[in-house]
Amino acid sequence: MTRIFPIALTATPAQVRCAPILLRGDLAGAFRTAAELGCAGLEVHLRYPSDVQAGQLKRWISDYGLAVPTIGTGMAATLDGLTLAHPDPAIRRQALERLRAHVDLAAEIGSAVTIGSVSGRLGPDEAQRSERRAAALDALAELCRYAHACSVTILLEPLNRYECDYLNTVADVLNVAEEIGAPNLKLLADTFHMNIEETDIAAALAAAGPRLGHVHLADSNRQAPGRGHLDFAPVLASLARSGYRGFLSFEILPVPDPLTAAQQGIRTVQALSDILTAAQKGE
Ligand code: LER
Ligand code: MN
Repeated sequence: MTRIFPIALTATPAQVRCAPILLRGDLAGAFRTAAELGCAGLEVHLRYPSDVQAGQLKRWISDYGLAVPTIGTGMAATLDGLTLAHPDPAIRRQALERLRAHVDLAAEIGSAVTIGSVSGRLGPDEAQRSERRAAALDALAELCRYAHACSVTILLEPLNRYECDYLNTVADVLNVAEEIGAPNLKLLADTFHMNIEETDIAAALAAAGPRLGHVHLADSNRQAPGRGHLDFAPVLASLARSGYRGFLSFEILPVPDPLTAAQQGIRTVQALSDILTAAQKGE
């Protein structure tokens, strides 16, 4: 298999219904599936960091020779209403506490921590938006400082306008990274959201440059790459050109079923990687 980019599947021990997470419920089985499909990693989404024991995760990581590139934290927002932009300082504090605990787990297993849905929303009241943005960025900066002391990377993800109202594009996240100035704050680019928000996905990825820390690959319908109408050729070419060699992680719906979806995504990435490799060799 050509390996320009390592591939990861996504999994959660929770029985979630609508989330774009490929493998649900059986985390041991998810590690086995990812290894059997030749992946290099398994991105694990957790509601509470205590949903899985660090020691158990470390055993799976070692037994299956897989990395956990990042811990997904969105369930803190979608199931528990905890966000960094919440108007109630007590809820923001709870969100921060939950995320610190994710950082502790990440430090043990050599993972990063994703900030996606937990960014939250600023709301429609123009008078309050700048105050709430400042509070959210303060909380994020505090989390970055905590994570930096633990050698953990924080991955900030722009989401589409229906899920977030202040971090929608790569440029939005690069601005926040500049404002906060944390060396361990990186960008997580998700092609599903980018397809809605960016003028040019390949150009936006190029603009992220060395700030790009992780990539979620999903097609226009949030199914496996190749099952929608997104053109992944320029996306992967842009990543290859800018020297990105991090994970491509399938944060996708298990449609028509988890295994078929994973195989479809891998086939699509594989075919495009082969073309890129041939082009690099001047074939
Ligand atoms: C999180 O990575 C994400 O992309 C959100 O849309 C979760 O649904
Ligand atoms: Mn995502």
